[in-house]
Amino acid sequence: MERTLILIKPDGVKRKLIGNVISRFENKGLKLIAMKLMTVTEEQAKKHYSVHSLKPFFDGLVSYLISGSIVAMIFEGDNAITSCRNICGTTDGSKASPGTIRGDFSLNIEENIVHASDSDESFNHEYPIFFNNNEILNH
Ligand code: 3AN
Repeated sequence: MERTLILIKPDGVKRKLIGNVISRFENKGLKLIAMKLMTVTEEQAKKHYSVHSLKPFFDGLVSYLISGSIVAMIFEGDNAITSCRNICGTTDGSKASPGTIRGDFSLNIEENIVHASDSDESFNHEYPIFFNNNEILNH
């Protein structure tokens, strides 16, 4: 059983898309095992995006993630990482397919509503930034 970290980023929260986004993962059959409405510190955001630290868009990425509240979640299910990334759609909302979260709600690459882990390795790097192990439910 695979796990993945999903973030509803500040634009998703501001646009009141929390329920809509969660429904899509639940409808697919994924199980929500941790969830938090929170703000992110600069340190947490830099750690989360550390793989992009040398990219020209790194500073913008960090300031965007700390610009408002987010929802952090862990979903569990068969092939959860691939399933969730398919539900999110490709990175650039203007190119993402209709029916995906980004395809339906985003028109650009910076503000694209959601983050989803892209590998097991990424999940293991990302989830401890947002959750303690005792906040992940075995239900
Ligand atoms: P994804 O979120 O689809 O896994 P990544 O990991 O390539 O995409 O990029 C992480 C985040 O960085 C994206 N969600 C997006 O917000 C931002 N990003 C990626 N590429 C660019 C770019 N060329 N210009 C601005 N922001 C970008």
